[in-house]
Amino acid sequence: DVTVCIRDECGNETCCVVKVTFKDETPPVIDPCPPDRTLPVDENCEGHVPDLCPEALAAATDNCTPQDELTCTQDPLAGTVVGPLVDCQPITVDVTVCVRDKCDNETCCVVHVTFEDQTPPDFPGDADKDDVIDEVVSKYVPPANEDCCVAVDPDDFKPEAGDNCDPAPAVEFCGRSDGKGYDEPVCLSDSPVTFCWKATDCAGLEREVSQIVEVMGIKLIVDIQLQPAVSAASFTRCIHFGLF
Ligand SMILES: [Ca+2]
Ligand SMILES: [Ca+2]
Ligand SMILES: [Ca+2]
Repeated sequence: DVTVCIRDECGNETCCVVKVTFKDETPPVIDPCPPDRTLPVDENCEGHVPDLCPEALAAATDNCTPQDELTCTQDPLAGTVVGPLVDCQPITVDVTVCVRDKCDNETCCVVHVTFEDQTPPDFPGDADKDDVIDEVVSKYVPPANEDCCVAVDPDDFKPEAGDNCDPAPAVEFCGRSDGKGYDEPVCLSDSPVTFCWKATDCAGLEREVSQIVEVMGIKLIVDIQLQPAVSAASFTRCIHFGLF
């Protein structure tokens, strides 16, 4: 309280009391505002809004309230699910972060958070993730031709790909270890032949796997029983085989 008095030349005085209130009307400063950022979506192609308050509070100061007593809110809240993305198109969310002092003065700033697909496709047939399809494609040669080569239709064993955002990533042939074309015969002399397959998701992310294709010669299993049993020590027998 401030007492103000006015006195005339004869010493007569009148006073009054002025109530002066000091109040903090200065909001906190956030410098710098947490930077804009790009974050990956998860295995369901959804983004999760990050908690930006720790960063905002670390960068905030106030004329009256100590830094550790400032409070922070953000909208949308941390953990809010964004998406899923449509056709791998990124989504940008404007997150408003506000820091408040103890006198309810508030400063806000906006952080642009972009969610995008950063996960390449995978191949379920490669369960151990060594980029080789686990199951070997084995082809016999029926009948054995001159070169022991067997016709293949790679469409029969083209592996399927999966992805977090693209329900059907494109799978394309990307070469053979024997240098031959997509559906040329596979020969015993080159076996096993490695086929390369490349999957591409709607974000343009790629993954390659190898697939092993084997040509196996015809197995001939012969079971011989000599009647009556003879001892190998005392006789020599010659047995001729013929294919008809
Ligand atoms: Ca203040
Ligand atoms: Ca993806
Ligand atoms: Ca594998």
